[in-house]
This record gives sequence, C-alpha cells and structure tokens, in this order.
Amino acid sequence: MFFTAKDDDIKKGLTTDIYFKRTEEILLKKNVSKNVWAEFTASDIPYEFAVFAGLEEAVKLLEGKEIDLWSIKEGTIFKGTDLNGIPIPVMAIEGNYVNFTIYETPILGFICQASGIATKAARLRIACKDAIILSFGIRRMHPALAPFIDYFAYMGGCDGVSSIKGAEIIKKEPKGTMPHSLIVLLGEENAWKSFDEIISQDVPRIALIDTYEDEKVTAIKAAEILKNLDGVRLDTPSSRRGNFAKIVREVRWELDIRGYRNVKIFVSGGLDEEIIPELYSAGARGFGVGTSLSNAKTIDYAMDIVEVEGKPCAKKGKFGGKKKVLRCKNCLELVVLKKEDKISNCPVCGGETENFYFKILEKGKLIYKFPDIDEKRKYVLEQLERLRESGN
Ligand code: PCP
Repeated sequence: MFFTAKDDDIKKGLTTDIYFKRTEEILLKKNVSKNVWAEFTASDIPYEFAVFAGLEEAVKLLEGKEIDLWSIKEGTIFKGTDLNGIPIPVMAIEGNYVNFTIYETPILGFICQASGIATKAARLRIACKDAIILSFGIRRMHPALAPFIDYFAYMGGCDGVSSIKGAEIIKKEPKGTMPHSLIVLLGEENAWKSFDEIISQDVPRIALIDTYEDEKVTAIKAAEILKNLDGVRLDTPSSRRGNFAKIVREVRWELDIRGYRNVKIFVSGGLDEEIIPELYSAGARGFGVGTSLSNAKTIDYAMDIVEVEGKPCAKKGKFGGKKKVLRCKNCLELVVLKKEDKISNCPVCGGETENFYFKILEKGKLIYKFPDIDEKRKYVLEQLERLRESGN
C-alpha cells in the first residue's frame, strides 16, 4: 500500500531512528535501569513566538507506558526561552529510560510538525484580522497527513478546513469554493448556476472569477447572474497577478458602486502572513492558504535527558536538572525555575504566578482531561488577543 506508517507501526516504535532501538537493546542487555527526567525544549524558534501543539497526539503514543509525563497546556504561546534566557521545557518525561527510548522520534515528529502548523495558522490569524481564513494546504502534503494538518491549522486559528477527514476530526463541515476544473468543464456562467442549483444552500456561493477573463468584469457578471452571491474568489495566476492588491481594490470598488457591497472578495494562491495585510486593506475578506500553512516550518524541539537518578547530567548546550514552569496570571509570561526554587510574583509585571506544568500521565495512566478542539482553539485566540492588546 502507500509508503506510510500505520498507527500500529508507530506504536511499535517502527518509525523511530534505529540508533534508539540499538540503545534500547544495549541498555536491556546491560540491565541498565535508570530513572531519568527528559525535557523537550525549542530554544531557536523561527518567529517571535510559537504555539505548542501535538501534546494529545504524543499522549496517544505514551499512554500505557510506565512513565510520568508533564507538560505545559497545549496551545500555549511561548517564546522558546524565558526572560532569563532559559529554554522553556514544554514537556518532560520521568521514568525508566528504556520504557520510552524508542518513542523520542515519533513524539518529536508529532509536536514539531503540529507546532509548526499551529504557529503558522496563528500568524495568519493575526494577519487576517476579522476576515475568514481557510486551510487549503492538504494538496501540498502527503494525504495521510491531511487530518493532522487541518486539525492544527484550525487549532492555530483558521476558521475552516478543506479536507473531508480533517473536518470530521474537528467536527465541522469542510470548507471550499469551486475549482477551475468546474469552470473549464461547464463554462463560467453555467458552472456558477449549476453550483447554485445543485450544492446545498448552506454552502456559501463563492464564484471563481479568474479562469479566463478580467477579474473586474467577471466579478460584476457573477454578481448580476447569481442574486444570492456571497463572494467572488480570485486565484489569479502569477503570470497575470502583477499587483494583486490593486486588482482586489478595483474589484471591491466596482462591486460597491453597483450595490454589491455584500459580495465578499476571497483570494487564494501563494498567500502567507507577509502578503495578507495588504490584500486585507485592499478589501479582501476571505483567504485560502495552502502551501505556506501545510508546509510550515517545523518548531524544532529536542528531547534531552537532564537528570539521571536525581543528579543533573545535561549535555553541552542544555540546562541540567528537573525544572518547574510557572506562568504569570496577568501578563502570561512563562518562567523556568530550578525544582527547589520559588518565586511569589512575576518578574516582568509583578503579577501573581501559577504552576504551569501539568501532570498528564502517571505511570502511563492518563490523569488529565484534554480540552476539545474548540476549547484549544479558543485558548490560542485568547492569547493572540492578549498579545495584540499588549502590542506584542
Ligand atoms: C489553488 C487552490 C488552493 C490554493 C490555490 C492554494 O488553486 O485553489 O486552494 O494555493 P497555495 O498552495 O499557493 O497557497 P488552483 O491550483 O488553481 O486550484 P483549483 O483550480 O483547484 O482552485
């Protein structure tokens, strides 16, 4: 079948790096049974913040293993290091190292890619303000990952996703407009009318207007033909795009002077958080983002054993010993402390701090109730709002 791993393969550790399997073999043959504290940190993140994501996927793998798992809340926005430059350990595993040796690779895979997609979605959310943003990126990645990509695109702030399986997992209707192929097969007017005639009425009527003729002319034509038109989509090919914002502004103007102020402008093709603000100010209020979301830079976490049998032992470049993670209830600043240290107030704003390291698994038993996807997304949006309010 396809060159993909089944859930069972992942659970059996078959997607791990061989050197972990060999390490497990050596430790077992040598009867080495050491209780360790292993932390996951990402000191160099590619942006001013990252969204920690993928925890629940990692737990599906670790549940039942004789280990304890600690973690900050999934969806937490963090800066990689705290104000003292100490890398923030987003997760930590405590237990006999051989109980989880072979799972380091898949755990990292889950959180590195999930955090990359959720972070990009959050950055796009900021860029799109109150406009609609849809995840259209699954066509750029292996189909086995479509539900994963769409889950974290939604968690990071997208309003909807295009994959049928992805939508099912977030318990929403899949979102989309119409492809060029429909226009090529039926012709523009017939395609718009057939879509309106056949597709259920709760699907917004967004006419694709860049297939053959000028976008302005075709937008007006679509508005005149479909009385219940909700929007027009511009996916103008790069060879004709020129200044896309200028085209959007012109279409907006021409629709408005003819009384079609309610017809939204939807854009797609080569979008990311750098170009979106200009298109938003030109009048676009819907964005379909593909490659830059599904092919988002990963957040490169690493797992490091920092304590063996209670003794600090971190390798070069890492900070030894078990740590605590606190968060300020007021400014949301994350602070990393040595396990024996205490602080009363936030070193940034003086606000009250709270423990922000939650025990998720105890001897492999799940002792934490995960929020559902909408609660996770709401948590991300609340933090983005706090960031916006604080001008960060
Ligand atoms: C693409 C399709 C995707 C968009 C663009 C993603 O348009 O609509 O949603 O683009 P990105 O990866 O550059 O962000 P087409 O390739 O024209 O496909 P279609 O005719 O199916 O809309």
